[in-house]
Amino acid sequence: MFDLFSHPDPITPTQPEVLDLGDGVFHIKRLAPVELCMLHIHRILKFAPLRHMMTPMGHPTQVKMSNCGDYGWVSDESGYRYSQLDPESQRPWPCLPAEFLQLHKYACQLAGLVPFQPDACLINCYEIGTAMGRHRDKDEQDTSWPIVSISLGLSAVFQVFGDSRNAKTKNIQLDSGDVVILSGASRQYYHGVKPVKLDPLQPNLTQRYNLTLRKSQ
Ligand code: MD6
Ligand code: FE
Repeated sequence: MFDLFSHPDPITPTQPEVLDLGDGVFHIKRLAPVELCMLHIHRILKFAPLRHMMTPMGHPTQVKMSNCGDYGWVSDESGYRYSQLDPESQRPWPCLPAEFLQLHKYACQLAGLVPFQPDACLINCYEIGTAMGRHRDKDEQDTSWPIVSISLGLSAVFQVFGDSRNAKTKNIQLDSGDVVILSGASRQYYHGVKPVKLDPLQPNLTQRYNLTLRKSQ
């Protein structure tokens, strides 16, 4: 197979930069090949279209979602869980593309984490003005496995709240192609995304996509 990382990448011209932000938070700038990731996303979304999911509180999610991989994160009136079937179609989710797995492996290596195989990839789509409320990811069977997140399209501010009232909030500007990892202590931290804004320099860009690769089982 063509190895994305053994050649100078024709799509992402600059080198990735690894920032260790403490507590197991890593921000890797410019890691993902954006165009290639977007091609995969558009193909996946033809089979498993984006949808607002209903929360147990009875409100639809602001962000539109879908999944790929053996398991997908779903929400409905009865709660949050991972499911092997897309509830809209009753079909399995599309496969996790090999390039996403390769990107996950490379990100873990750069952060000095033990590589492991994710089995779920949640796809979030933000229109301008939408945000992701403060939450913790705790629906995985073992919540100690890191979560690797890939940002594509419009930029956003990702906020990681500490584990105590006086802990300092980390505000991380995520640009297209950036990767964030929550591992170690921060894996259990509350986090969220501020409302996504239009970029006046790219007025035709109207969405932000975020992929979170997880080991759910
Ligand atoms: C987002 N990300 O960036 C939402 N969760 O759109 C998350 O909720 C997230 O980036 C766990 C670990 C990393 C994340
Ligand atoms: Fe999250």
